[in-house]
Amino acid sequence: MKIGIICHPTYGGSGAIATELGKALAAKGHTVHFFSQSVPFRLGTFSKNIFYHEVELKHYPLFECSFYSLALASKIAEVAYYENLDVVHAHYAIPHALSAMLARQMLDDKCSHSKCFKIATTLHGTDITVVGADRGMQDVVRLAINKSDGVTSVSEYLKDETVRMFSPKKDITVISNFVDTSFFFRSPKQEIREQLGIGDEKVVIHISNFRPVKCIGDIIRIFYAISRKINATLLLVGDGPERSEAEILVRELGIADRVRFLGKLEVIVPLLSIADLMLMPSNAESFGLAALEAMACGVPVVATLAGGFPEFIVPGVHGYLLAPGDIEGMTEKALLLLTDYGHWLDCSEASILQAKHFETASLVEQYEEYYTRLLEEG
Ligand code: GMT
Repeated sequence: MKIGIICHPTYGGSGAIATELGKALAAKGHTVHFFSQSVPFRLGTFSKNIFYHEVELKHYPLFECSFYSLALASKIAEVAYYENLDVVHAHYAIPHALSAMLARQMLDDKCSHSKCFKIATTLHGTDITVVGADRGMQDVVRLAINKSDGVTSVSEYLKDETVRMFSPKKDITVISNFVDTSFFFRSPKQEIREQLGIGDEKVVIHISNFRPVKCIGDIIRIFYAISRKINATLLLVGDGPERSEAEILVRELGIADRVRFLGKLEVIVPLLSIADLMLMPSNAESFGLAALEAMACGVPVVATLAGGFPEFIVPGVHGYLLAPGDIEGMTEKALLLLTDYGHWLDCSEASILQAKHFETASLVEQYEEYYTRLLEEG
């Protein structure tokens, strides 16, 4: 198939999944064309069957802002026409699905209907739970959902939320997030500990884009409570709007020497490999890809009983799930895992096995079948 993939290039789960999907499809012989504002953060080097089309923003003196959605639509139309794309897969409802829709309308006069591409849209989370929850944006999100030929969501939770909020006209198919366990596996290296100045203390990790939904303040308070009981280091990977507040809190609590802000790192397996615990106290999370990737590397997770976490984290088996905001509860479970090595080992091994149920190969197959179904629908 010839597949177009539209994604956000920024540090975040939807861009990661879109890019990993595109790379896996290309490895299976499909031709994949990525559309984004800049090179998606996990794309890395280019390979056979992968093409990247940068959407360039044009600045005209009359307009105060640039029209990304229109520039994207024009780019999709151009590539779809010359490359005969079969499917355009929008990751994140708006503006991506709408730009794909517009591109198809642009092509209406140019090519026969049978030559026009199908639009598959994958809902990732904040497109529904944050943007979609904004009443001023609801109609445009509904349009993006209803005008796509097919819609998938990354968890049952997100499907239910979408149905509750938008009563979509078509069925939503759940195709969950995935992880490549031949790449994400535990391989601890002493030199990584040394480079980070970590001795034999426990390592707690969090990876995200530091948005309010991630509750970075809760992570720091949980870690503060942990560090009063045991010797530990907190690795914070990523960056975003909550970073400054987080740094201030760390200094106020007097734990700056135990917390490392590592910024937006692309190579995370070496860090996950030395981690003993992943903290994800988000107050909403449609899936939580970073938690699944941690589990693949044998890192148990303490997260919230919210969103998609219960779909892959079984409390007491792969970590623990507590109510959002329950700092005391999360601290207690974190300490349990960090101090009881036998229990930690059981959870670590079970997490590795659990991640294998979300193996890239089988989920990518589900996407291929999904595209085929859309194309067969005519
Ligand atoms: O919030 C993020 O971390 C980024 C966001 C995105 O837009 O990329 O992630 C969403 O999509 C991921 C991939 O499907 C999911 O694993 C995340 O749970 C989801 N984030 C939220 O729902 C807050």
